[in-house]
Amino acid sequence: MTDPHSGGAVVPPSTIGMLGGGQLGRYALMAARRMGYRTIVLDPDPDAPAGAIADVHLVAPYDDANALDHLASRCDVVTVEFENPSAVSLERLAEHTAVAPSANALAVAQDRRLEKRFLCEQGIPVGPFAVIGAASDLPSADGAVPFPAILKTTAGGYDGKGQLTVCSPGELADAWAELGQVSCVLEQHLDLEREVSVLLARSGSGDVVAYPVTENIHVGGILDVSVVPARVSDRVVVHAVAFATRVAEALEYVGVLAVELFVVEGEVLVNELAPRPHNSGHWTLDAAATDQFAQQIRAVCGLPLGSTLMTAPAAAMANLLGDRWSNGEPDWAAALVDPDVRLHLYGKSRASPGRKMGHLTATGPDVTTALHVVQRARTASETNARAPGAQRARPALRHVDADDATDGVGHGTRPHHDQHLAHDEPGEVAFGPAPDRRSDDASRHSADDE
Ligand code: AIR
Repeated sequence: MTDPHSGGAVVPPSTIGMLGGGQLGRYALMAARRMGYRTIVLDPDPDAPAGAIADVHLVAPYDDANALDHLASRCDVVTVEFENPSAVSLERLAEHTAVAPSANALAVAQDRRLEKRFLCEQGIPVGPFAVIGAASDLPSADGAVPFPAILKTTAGGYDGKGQLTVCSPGELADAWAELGQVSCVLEQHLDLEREVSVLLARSGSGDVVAYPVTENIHVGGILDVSVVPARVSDRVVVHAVAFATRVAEALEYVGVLAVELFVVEGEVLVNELAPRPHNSGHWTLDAAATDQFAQQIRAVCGLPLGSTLMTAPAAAMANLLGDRWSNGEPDWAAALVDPDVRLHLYGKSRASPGRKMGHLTATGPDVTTALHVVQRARTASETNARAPGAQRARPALRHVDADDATDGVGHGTRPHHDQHLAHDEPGEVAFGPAPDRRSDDASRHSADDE
């Protein structure tokens, strides 16, 4: 095995493993395949978007020991596309293969308490907060953090889930009870001038490249649109990139890292970390010399990092959430009338409210134009939506039946794919009983979903 993090690069046609098979994994594996790598994805959902791209899809929970060992034995490097897999799973993989980002980086990013502690230790500014681990912490928390405040579970929340706004000590106690009295962080509700993110990549040899800072606009706690370059001062850009770089260096991070930041009264505060490509970096697919997914592959494989320069003066990205499917399939032809607009759909078989189904991007001479064009395209897709049921999100083309399931390593449903990773057609290998779709969704939904 070549260890890309101690000098030698993992070069095509080596095999790259991916924990998680959502849209982020799908794009990363597309980038890997374009470069000539073989790919294996581990995701419990037989319909996972990346399953249609990978050479092999291991259908098993992220902590399934047999599946992890199988992945480790077949892959030259393994990476992740969301922060949910446990650090224990990554450590198990790391005993036998290269893993990036590290279990430690993941552990910090998946726990708000550890994340805040880490940021404070690094001297990186964060908003006022308090940790609530027990009922006895409530009085000191409401003394330390002015109301209104937001109570967030330390693990597992995303897109506004696991979060409640509180305006008084009484509401705080009620909210904590409502969240199940689990470990939480109380954050002051700040008056934000802007929300921005820094997307960077760091290689094992310590090189860091950052993309232009992106500005993000959320609706209902979910990213709605991103524009780049962010409409902020040079000073904000310098601080934001410096903080993100410090985070990457302190974590000895390898891969693409997204750092979400708040701009408050001209000052930059770090909000949270995402140890992976990020929703706010989707514009790079259409407007950067190296997109964030190709960059992730280069970084985790120990290849030289690619250029982060923009290929257009400005770009905008608008998310397409499942709500837009409530009247049937949106009208994509209408969305694409402007030749500067591009459509990305993730191949999810089920649309539900708030679920990220795809996005549109537009490039333009400036941010205002690009934003206007992408929003107009999204609106056009919705006003011309087809009649309900006319053409819904495509059902999955392949599935794993309970009968197909086996109990061991590599004895799955389509052993020909499992045995021969060079196949062009994606394969699917089940580990253990066919997964319960509801619990898969629940586990996937504990990602910080951007
Ligand atoms: N994701 C993970 N963290 C944040 C985001 N956006 C992506 C990953 C993950 C997918 O969202 O690609 O696998 C989960 O999407 P869903 O719709 O199944 O919840």
